[in-house]
Amino acid sequence: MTIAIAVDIGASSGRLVAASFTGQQLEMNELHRFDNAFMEKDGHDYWDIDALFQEILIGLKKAKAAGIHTCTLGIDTWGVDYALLDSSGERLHDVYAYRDDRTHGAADRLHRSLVSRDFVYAKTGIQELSFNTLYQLYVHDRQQLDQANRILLVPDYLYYGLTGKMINEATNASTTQLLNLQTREFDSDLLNALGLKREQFAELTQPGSRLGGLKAELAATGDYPECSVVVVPTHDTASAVVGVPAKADRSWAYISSGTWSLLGAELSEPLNGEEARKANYTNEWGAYGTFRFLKNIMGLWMIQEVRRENGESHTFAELAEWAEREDAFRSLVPCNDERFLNPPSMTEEIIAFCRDSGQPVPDTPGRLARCIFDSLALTYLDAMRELERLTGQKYEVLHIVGGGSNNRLLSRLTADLLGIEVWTGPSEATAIGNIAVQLIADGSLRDIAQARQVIADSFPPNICRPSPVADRHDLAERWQRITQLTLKET
Ligand code: LFR
Repeated sequence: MTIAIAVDIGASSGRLVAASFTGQQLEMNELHRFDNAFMEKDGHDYWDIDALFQEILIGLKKAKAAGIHTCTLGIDTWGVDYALLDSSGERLHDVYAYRDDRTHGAADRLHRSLVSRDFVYAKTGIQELSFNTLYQLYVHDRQQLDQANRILLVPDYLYYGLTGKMINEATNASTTQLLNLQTREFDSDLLNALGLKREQFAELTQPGSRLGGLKAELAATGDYPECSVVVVPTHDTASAVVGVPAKADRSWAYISSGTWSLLGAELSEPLNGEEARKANYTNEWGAYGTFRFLKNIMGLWMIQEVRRENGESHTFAELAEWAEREDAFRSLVPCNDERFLNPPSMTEEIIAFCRDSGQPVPDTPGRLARCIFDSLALTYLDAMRELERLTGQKYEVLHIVGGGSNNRLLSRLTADLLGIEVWTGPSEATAIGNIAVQLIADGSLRDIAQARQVIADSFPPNICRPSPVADRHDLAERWQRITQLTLKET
């Protein structure tokens, strides 16, 4: 039986999961789990990329100890962040975390002086997020950029560490905002604008390709299983979308719910016109030639931060339980405002917004959690309406996958506001999507349609049916007033 191992690293945690496929069902086993967070050093935020690489090796050792001798292996992480390597393959710098504030104002400066917003969107179809690789490279140290022989995104860099081979995987490369939708390659005008050359990147590589085994020095230790390394959709959101247990006979949209909530639909052609640009919808590349037409919504980051600031003295389940007992829609915040991207204190930022906008101040952990969940659900409603308008589709089902799909209150609020069924789970959709692509690559599964069928059979979603919302009109008016106070989106 084939064993497939997914390395799946998000902004707050990482894991190695082993899956076996019986021909009907997927069985998953968590081999190793670890925390992840960016850390401040000399006024900047960085990831500890070397520690993450070591965690992968620890997980692979555990796999071997658990009796896994051969396997396929794929890696996914969050998008946009990168490492510059010199001509001997050594990293030239610590890897910046995308929430670092060095890109503040960079988009405006770049668009004013080099290339306009419309021009970039027409070419790439990628939404403007202050931390896109385009803007990060724009403010990166010039000397290091000139020295860079290769520019790899984080999962590319981890693949390089394991195999010695350098690629730029396509789904994640699309989050750089440097790929051209027409030519399906890095865009030469945008590279010129940044003073970069095509040769500084590696070959754009599609999910499903193979990279061979672990590099000799790792294989020689005998500590790890014999791995056949497969290129999966290395952008975690792209793997998560593969992992959606969607049925082909119902129109569906999704939220990949984790640190971010990525709300969107799977399209076969990009939508990069003026309307989509104004709504800040993106066309990230998906597996098998699809497009992830979606929007970034601030997501569980807000509650993760509130919990962290509270000394992690409450579990997420407790916070959700207390939130459930609070009055609905009492205090609301515009989640996507840039002020919530990386404030010195999330708790203070939420309190300040509520106070300044004349709303009751959420003064307990339960009220803060309630404010966040209510506001997220309302943001989902707006994003869904935009999605329907832009795609000209009505969606019958909204799938919520990822860690946030365990949050029953948020799923129920979302179903009630949208007035459609919300199907929740699997919570490990990202690792499952990563594994599904490995199984398709080795011929165990035929295609993505069969993969989704198997995923639905193996991890049946919970169905959340909508109930009517009280005082809807009044709520809509209050929410509109709150979102109009928004200064700037991320
Ligand atoms: C989710 C995610 C989002 C991306 C953000 C930053 O983990 O990958 O898709 O916009 O993180 O990379």
